[in-house]
Amino acid sequence: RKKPTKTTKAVTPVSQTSEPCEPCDTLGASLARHIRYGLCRDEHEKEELLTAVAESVKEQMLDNWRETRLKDNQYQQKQVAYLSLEFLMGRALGNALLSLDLTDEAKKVLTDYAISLEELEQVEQDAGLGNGGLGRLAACFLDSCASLDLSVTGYGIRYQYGMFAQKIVDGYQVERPDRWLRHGNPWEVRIANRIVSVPFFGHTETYVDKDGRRHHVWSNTQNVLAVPYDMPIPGFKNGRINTLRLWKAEANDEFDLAEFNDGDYAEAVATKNLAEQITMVLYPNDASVNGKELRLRQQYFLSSASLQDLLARYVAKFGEDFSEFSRRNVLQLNDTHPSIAVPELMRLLMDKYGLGWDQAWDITSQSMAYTNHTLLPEALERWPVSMMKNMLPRIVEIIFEINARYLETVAHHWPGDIKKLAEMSIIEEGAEQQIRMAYLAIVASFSVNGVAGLHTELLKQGLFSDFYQLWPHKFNNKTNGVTPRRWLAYCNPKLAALMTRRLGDEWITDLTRLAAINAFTKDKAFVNEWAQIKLANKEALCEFVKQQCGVTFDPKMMFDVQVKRIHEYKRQLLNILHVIHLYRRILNGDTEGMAPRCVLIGGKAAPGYAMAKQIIKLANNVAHMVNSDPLVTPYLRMAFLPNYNVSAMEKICPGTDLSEQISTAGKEASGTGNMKFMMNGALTIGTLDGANIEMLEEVGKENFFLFGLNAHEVAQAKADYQPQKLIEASPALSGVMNMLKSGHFNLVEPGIFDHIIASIVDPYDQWMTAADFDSYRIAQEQVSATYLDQAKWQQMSIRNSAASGRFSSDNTISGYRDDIWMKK
Ligand code: GPQ
Repeated sequence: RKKPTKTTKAVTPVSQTSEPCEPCDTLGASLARHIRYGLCRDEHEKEELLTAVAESVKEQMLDNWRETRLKDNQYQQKQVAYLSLEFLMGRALGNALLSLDLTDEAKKVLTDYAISLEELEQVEQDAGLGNGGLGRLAACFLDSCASLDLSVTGYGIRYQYGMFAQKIVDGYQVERPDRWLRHGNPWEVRIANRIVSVPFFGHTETYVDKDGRRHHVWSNTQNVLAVPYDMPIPGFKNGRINTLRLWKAEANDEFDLAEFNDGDYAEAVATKNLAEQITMVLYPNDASVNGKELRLRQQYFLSSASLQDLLARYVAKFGEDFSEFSRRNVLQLNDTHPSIAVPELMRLLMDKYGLGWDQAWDITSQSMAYTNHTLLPEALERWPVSMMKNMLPRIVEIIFEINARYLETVAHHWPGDIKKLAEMSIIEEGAEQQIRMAYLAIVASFSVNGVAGLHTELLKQGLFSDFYQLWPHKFNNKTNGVTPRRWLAYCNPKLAALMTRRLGDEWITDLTRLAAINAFTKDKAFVNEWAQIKLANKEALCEFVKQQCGVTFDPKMMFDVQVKRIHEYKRQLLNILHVIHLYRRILNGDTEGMAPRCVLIGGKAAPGYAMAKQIIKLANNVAHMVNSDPLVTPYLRMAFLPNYNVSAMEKICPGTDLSEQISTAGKEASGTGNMKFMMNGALTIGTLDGANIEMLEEVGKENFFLFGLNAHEVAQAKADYQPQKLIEASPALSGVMNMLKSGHFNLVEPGIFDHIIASIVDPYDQWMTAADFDSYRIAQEQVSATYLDQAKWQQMSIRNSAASGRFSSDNTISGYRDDIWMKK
């Protein structure tokens, strides 16, 4: 048997024994030093200057980072671990300067270096360690936690390659690797003394000791080192610096001892790759699973490393008495992706620290909280038992034991109901046994939450209704939010300055204060300035669109925007059909009451999602036809924005007039882009789905363009859905369909849109595009009419921003804190 990998012993921190040091440099002095002594170059690319600036800004955080760490090691407040396979952080520089109140100083310092802060910020690579909403939510949450002075550590994976870069070639999506670490990552700190070792493969044995106690050993494992890289998460002007701890996989020295023994040194070293593959790349699937073994490895790697880290920290303070553990710690599982942490915590407590099952289970089930982010069946994770048995044999034993014990509870609650047992079992029987990760998470968690009111209701009444009957007290709602620091104060400095001038700056940490601008809807100077700011932001967005898409937008026209992952349920197709409808109207000379508009669509398709890729191609082809007809462009222009990401949204949302939130009702768990647009004064056209419902509640239906079936009606309509009839009954939709079918948008590539066309007329079309078309078209006519009445539009815009206070992630996190983390 191999010796267990040696991990680190606690040592007295050098810093605690040494004399306090001199006060740190100012930002300017620090930057000069980094440029001179850190870069070791005489000529600097922008990237290198950025590195030096980031290092200097990081340096400004180090004392507070250390203070925060030392304080939190005292466990004065409950420690929260936010476990997530995704953290979509975007750029860090501008945000850090804002939080540290160093923006003005940085601008001044940079005057010595012949580059503006704005220009330098654009050089930073996005940390794209996430797919979309779920990953960005985790990033907004970290910002709010730090700003609310909560001790929350984000645990994730340091992917070498983040979300792929999207190119558009001949209208098609092409994926390019995201080499975000090419120039290094100045924000991170490698923490070599907190390396842990994560076991894989091998086999299990049990033996009974002389006292009759059963022991489990998982032996002959292949161990992979998990190396933590910490990123600072500054709270907003409050001195707290939390940590995002990202794990990198590295081979341990004994990784392939056999080959060393065979004398094949080079081969043995080459097998390092097998271990290091674990954290090589982010899986680019949004709200869908692909079931690859490597993904399960990532999940276990993250879960095990993070738990070992938490336990080591706990033991350092309290010793191996775990009776305090669940009072001192809570783990928030960001979807089921890290739900394998449940059996892993059981394993560590039992096999490593010698606890019995019951005590380990009490601790585990009082520490875990699970957030669900979707109802879509294709996103519900199930892992084949066979795959898991091979990779994680001990974990499978524990899952089966959890299941056996839990099914007794089910049997007790539904006596004699065999069917219930099968339906609710964590193990799904079938041609291949599978582990239902959501059930595992629910069984082991004291809290299960959805991410918007409707979504949580649908979880309780639908997907998880059996569990809701069994454990109603576990279920709660936490409507999503977004951080007002990045999504208003930072990305829209002009609007932020106006708010601050009129309201003071408390809105930045208490967004409900924005409600006070409702008092200014009749204040001419305010309204005027409001409109001027939007115009300036549209001009900036114009430039961005020109540079990214080569399309000329006109800031006088309405900017109608839909940016998000490409997914059938999000119905980018409905948006495109509407563009075709407008295009036809213009060609027919029917422009009465039509507000000139520029339609922008952006988003990535999962590389294996054929329909989503066709939708991208259609958007590009329609845009091409629209933009190349000079009779059309005074009324309508369209662009598909390549490589939509966090930093693109920072330019897009301040310059948007109309936000498209048009998912099939019941399918979008919450949405968060909707909130960013609202905060920045966009009006929303949307369905009664996800958080749209709560946005409408806040702003009032007179300030929202509502259309379409509601979730209940969608479910009802399913039974007898006849899209062909709907098309025949709608002259507008027939016209659009005929134009599509005529090949007008694919003259040189016949047939490429046949699948899309077929999906619209399919009676089994889950997304019911045809059902909502006319309602959408009519709502868009309302949008047009309103836009033409600019006084009205600006008032509605102000009211939207004013009503967005509830959608600050500070509000959401206060809810997590009060109802979940600090409960009891
Ligand atoms: N979401 Cl399950 C993702 O972005 N990725 C996923 O894999 C899953 C959900 C989204 C969801 O679609 C949005 O409605 C939410 O607003 C978002 O998570 C955050 O909760």
